[in-house]
Amino acid sequence: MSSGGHGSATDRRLNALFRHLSSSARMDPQQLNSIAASPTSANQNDSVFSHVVRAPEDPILGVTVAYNKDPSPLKLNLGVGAYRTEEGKPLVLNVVRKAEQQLVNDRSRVKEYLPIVGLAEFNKLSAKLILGADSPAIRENRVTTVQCLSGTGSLRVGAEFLARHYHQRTIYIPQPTWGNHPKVFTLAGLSVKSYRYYDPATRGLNFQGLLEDLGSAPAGAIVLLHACAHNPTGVDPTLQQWERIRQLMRSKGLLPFFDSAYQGFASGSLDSDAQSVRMFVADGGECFIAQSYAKNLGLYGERVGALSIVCKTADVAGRVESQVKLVIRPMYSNPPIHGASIVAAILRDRDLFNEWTFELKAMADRIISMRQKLFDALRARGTPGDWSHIIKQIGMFTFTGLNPQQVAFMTKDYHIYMTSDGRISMAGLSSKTVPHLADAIHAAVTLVS
Ligand code: PLA
Repeated sequence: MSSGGHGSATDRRLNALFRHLSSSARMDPQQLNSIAASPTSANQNDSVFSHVVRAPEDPILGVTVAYNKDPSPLKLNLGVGAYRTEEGKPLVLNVVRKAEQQLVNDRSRVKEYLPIVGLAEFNKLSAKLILGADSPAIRENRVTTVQCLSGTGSLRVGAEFLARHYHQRTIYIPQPTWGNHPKVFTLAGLSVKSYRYYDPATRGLNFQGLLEDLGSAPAGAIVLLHACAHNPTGVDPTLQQWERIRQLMRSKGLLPFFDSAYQGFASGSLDSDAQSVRMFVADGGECFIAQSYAKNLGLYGERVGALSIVCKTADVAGRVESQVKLVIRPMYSNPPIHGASIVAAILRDRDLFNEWTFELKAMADRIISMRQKLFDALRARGTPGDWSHIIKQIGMFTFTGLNPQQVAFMTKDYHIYMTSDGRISMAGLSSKTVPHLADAIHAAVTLVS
């Protein structure tokens, strides 16, 4: 705005508008419009935001933005981890449809605010799902569970609590990991370091490097662990390796923070995929768990998840929960009701729960069959390289080993969209699209180095 005192035309117009807004004086609408629309000093260059630079798209969600702009009928989105049917369509589980119908039919349901910690029944059932129905920690009342905005929200709330109340502000995350992890933890106020996890040479776990790095972490440091189906590598520790990790972490007092975004998606079994977490809870120690229902119930956009904090005693758990509420209240006040009600309806009902496990297993099996099909297709083409990691890796993604140039080539020439680290979402593939992907990979590895 002009600094030329009260004299300029702009100032007079703004003053008139201000007087109008701050008094009860009536101004006819035409007069008001002419004041608001008349040229002022606010041309584009003078925006108070003119210094704002355009941010790059998100490395994962930006792939979908680029995909949506591509008019080619051949285009294939293997970027974001979102399940698709054999027809390439998003899937709403039958059991979710049934639960939603129940909710709609129940006229006693209202849209009141939930408590800050969310739906109590959802929280109880979520803890049972990840820790096991017979978990002593639940029986002893030393787990606090709060409903959060899917996996991301659960990670963020847990991290903000730790930044405020835990003596060690450093969190170790695997190298590589889900691209959003470092941002979530840094913005929450933690300092992020990484530990070795993946060995590109073997395309497997760098177990020695992992033990060394966690072994030299400062006592009490927080360690992020993917409960199963590690993203992006698809490489999980064996149960024996988990046990070694547990012993090392407990001996050094490192605090486990589990990210469980794929329970049931790795093996097709909810219980098997929770074994790593249960191992750490069985020893009586403390830990954090962020759960997401995005993938295993296909509730992506409903944003349903939970943060559980396993404590040593019920008294501590109660006090911790009271402080978690102080994190949530000024952030989003309280969570949404619909998705959590769907989950509670399914988890509480034996028939719906059983139906869910079948549908979940079918999704996991379809992904596993895509691994075999892609592997066979590359073998049939004589594509150079050892592609056995495609069938060895676990969960939603294959970490192909393709480099960013090869990925760019596949996008440009074959309209195949994936993250530049060479990760492909196997859940986005179908029998129909495997040959196109195999052709693209074959061309990329033979033509682009
Ligand atoms: N943790 C891990 C390891 C994830 O892979 C994801 C999602 C989340 C948490 C968060 O999921 P939620 O908040 O939706 O529950 N990763 C996806 C999507 C599937 C994404 O990046 O947002 C991915 O494509 O990597």
